[in-house]
Amino acid sequence: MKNILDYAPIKEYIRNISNMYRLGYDERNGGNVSMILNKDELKEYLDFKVIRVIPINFDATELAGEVFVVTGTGKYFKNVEYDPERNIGIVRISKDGKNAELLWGFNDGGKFTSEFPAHLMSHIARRKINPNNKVVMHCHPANIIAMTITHSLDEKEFTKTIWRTNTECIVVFPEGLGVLPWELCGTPKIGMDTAEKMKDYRVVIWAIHGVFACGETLDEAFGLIETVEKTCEIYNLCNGKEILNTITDEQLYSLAKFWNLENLIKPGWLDI
Ligand code: 2HA
Ligand code: ZN
Repeated sequence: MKNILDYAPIKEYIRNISNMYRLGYDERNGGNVSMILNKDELKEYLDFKVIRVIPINFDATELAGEVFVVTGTGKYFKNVEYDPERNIGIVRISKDGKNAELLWGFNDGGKFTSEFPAHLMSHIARRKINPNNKVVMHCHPANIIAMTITHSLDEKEFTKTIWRTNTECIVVFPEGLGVLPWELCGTPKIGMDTAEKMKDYRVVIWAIHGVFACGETLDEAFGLIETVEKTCEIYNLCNGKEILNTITDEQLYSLAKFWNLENLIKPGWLDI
């Protein structure tokens, strides 16, 4: 049996988590990342013996048999690269969808993030839109949080401010950004509300908390987050100052059209 820590997707997952920590997106135990793994490839690295069964308090039947790598509850992103077997785990969703079967990791008796049900709900919603979706990522980037304090949380208004603040945004997320008002985290409700938004958007902002994003790959989910975060930083640098220049709706449309993305723009979002 090969060492699971030599498996390329796990190496990339850990590298990604360290990068998020160093960017300041995940203070203390903030943030969580889940990724569906390829079971056939995993056979070379795992014997699939169930170490423990952990209830997930949510019906994940639609994901039964799927194997996830996921960050641990209360665990610090900072520590993942130094002790992965303690801070992350690999779990399989049981046949009845009620439990996570621990196959590797959480070796101090720990369990998955409190947001795992929210992740699973988002995976379920997103796979209906894109069967290749593999990753759900949550973190707390400072500029995104700051912008949710000073800007309207109306989805169209929030998205258009972002699109107008940085040229590449409409190309990176032509579908726009989902925005949720402040809600209690770790609850089924925020999970369901996020999953509902994931039917329309790959990025869902949680006001005064952070962001959820999904993607086929870690790069896609992370790339969405870093693009939004950088643009919020630009917005925050300019907020309160006199705005002399912006990108017009005609210019936004020309960008979308240039990249053949104009059909992904929601009707009525651009005044052209
Ligand atoms: O622990 O980020 O939303 C982590 C969180 C909860
Ligand atoms: Zn959080």
